[in-house]
Amino acid sequence: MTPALPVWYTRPRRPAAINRTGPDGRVWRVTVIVPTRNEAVNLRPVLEVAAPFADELLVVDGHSNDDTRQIAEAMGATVVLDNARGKGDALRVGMARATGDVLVFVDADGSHDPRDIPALVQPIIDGHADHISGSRMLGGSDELHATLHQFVRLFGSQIITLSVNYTQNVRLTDCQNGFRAIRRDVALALGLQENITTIEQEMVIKTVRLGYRLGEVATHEYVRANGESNFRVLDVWPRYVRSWLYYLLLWRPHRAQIEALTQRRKDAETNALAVSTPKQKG
Ligand SMILES: Nc1nc2c(ncn2[C@@H]2O[C@H](COP(=O)(O)OP(=O)(O)O)[C@@H](O)[C@H]2O)c(=O)[nH]1
Ligand SMILES: [Mg+2]
Repeated sequence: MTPALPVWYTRPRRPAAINRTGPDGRVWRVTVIVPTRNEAVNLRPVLEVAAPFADELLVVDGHSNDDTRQIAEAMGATVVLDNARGKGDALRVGMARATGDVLVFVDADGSHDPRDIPALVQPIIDGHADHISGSRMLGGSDELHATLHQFVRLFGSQIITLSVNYTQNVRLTDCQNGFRAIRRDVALALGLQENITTIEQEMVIKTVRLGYRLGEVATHEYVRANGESNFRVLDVWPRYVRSWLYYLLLWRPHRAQIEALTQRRKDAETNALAVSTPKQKG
């Protein structure tokens, strides 16, 4: 038997720019959505580096009381306010407002390098996935290993990822990263409900359970440039446990979601047949 080659040997290099034309000739528009809450000191470089990748740059602000909104507007972003319920609510406001075909979520604190945006978006435009999550387990994190608080966060996150993998028969490495790209129609079809950062695991679990194609690419998570995270494990862990068990075990898709899933399965079968059945002559 021929020995297998290492995966990196044949893998193409990460794209540095987005090729917006899909295989069917369709040109995709990209909306970059940046949730912010008091990020005036951090926001400028994030928007500066993200802007060239964005056909639409949307900052969803959580009623900051610093200059976040003024800075975002001065840098050419469209600024909208969330409903003051948390980051999950902010992402939903962004999804509803966005006009792009593919949405990318990037944190405003400098934890995500916007130069990773093409690697997140390209597999979707190329038709290989509906949703691509950045993975800190594949790309490394400077925010998950140093303190007890970070250890608890990482440990909880790993348990949740394992449970998703073994119940849904997938092999994910990170269910909670805030850095991800998703087709807008898919994001809206998920019917997202979570108001805080639990929306990340809700997005991942619903994507998998509804049969959309979820992929991961390695993205590095940097330490927030300035200021403190809004995340407190002690305050939010019951909501994480509740939403994890609910979406994984109890949540049932509504009828339109099941119909869409059945249709996608039929289409996939038809496409597979079209590929495997040679066309007849004459
Ligand atoms: N619009 C909005 N953004 C938020 C809210 N809470 C956090 N963010 C933003 O979400 C991103 C991640 O928040 P952060 O505090 O760094 O949490 P962590 O990365 O999970 O530790 C940052 O860009 C924050 O400014 C909120 O309630 N509303
Ligand atoms: Mg952060």
